[in-house]
Amino acid sequence: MEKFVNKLSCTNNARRPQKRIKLESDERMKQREDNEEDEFSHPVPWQKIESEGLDCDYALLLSKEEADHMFKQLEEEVVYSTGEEAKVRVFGKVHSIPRQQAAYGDAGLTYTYSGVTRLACLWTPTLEQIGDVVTKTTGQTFNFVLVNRYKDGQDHMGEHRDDEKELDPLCPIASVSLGAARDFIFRHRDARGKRSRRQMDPVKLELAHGSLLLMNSPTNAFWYHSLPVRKKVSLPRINLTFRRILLDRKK
Ligand SMILES: O=C(O)CCC(=O)C(=O)O
Repeated sequence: MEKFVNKLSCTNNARRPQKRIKLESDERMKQREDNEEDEFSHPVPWQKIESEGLDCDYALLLSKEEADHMFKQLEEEVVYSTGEEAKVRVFGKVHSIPRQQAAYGDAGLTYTYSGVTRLACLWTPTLEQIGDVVTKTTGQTFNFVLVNRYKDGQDHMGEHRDDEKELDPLCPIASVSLGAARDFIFRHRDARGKRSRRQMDPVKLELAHGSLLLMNSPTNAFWYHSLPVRKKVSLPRINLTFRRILLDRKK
């Protein structure tokens, strides 16, 4: 697919909160880490979701109170892309995306998907905190998070695979959902469209407030996923997909 590289900028400098890890004594830092750990309860047991070439794990990561708090914090901290930055290129055509989007992560990191390259803004405190919980829960580390905000059930995401070569195939994509519960649908690549080669049922989930879905390898090689329109949903939702980008794949 043709690459469409916007002039790279991070648009949220004005409102970006300062990272808190600064000039702290080891003891202060340890205390702060202990407190942060105390803020979270333990996730409920994992549920395995499997089909041919599909391997996912699902759990409730946060209690309702924790998830409410995180949602509120993210509403204050995250600054979403606007203008050209809020567009993608599909089959050579530029489209506005039917939701809001923002990219955060380690300093200087870029990620290219849907024909656009995004420069990560530096982690906000809450994104960093949720990322730490996901790391503690999964043992995986992440250097990038894509934030998608759906104002209501009209906002959606079309079928796609997160199969970019610069993503570490050994690291799952960790998807944290906050706010309105939404349907999430996997469809096998051979069972899409009217002229599909095979008859395979889609795999449908409901992603709950405070949930974590791990899309493990090789899911994204074989299965497309989407978040369809749901007209009855009137409340907003924020989704965070934590990813590990391979630095040695960068040109
Ligand atoms: O909002 C969601 O759950 C879908 C997110 C997604 O598919 C993505 O970030 O690639």
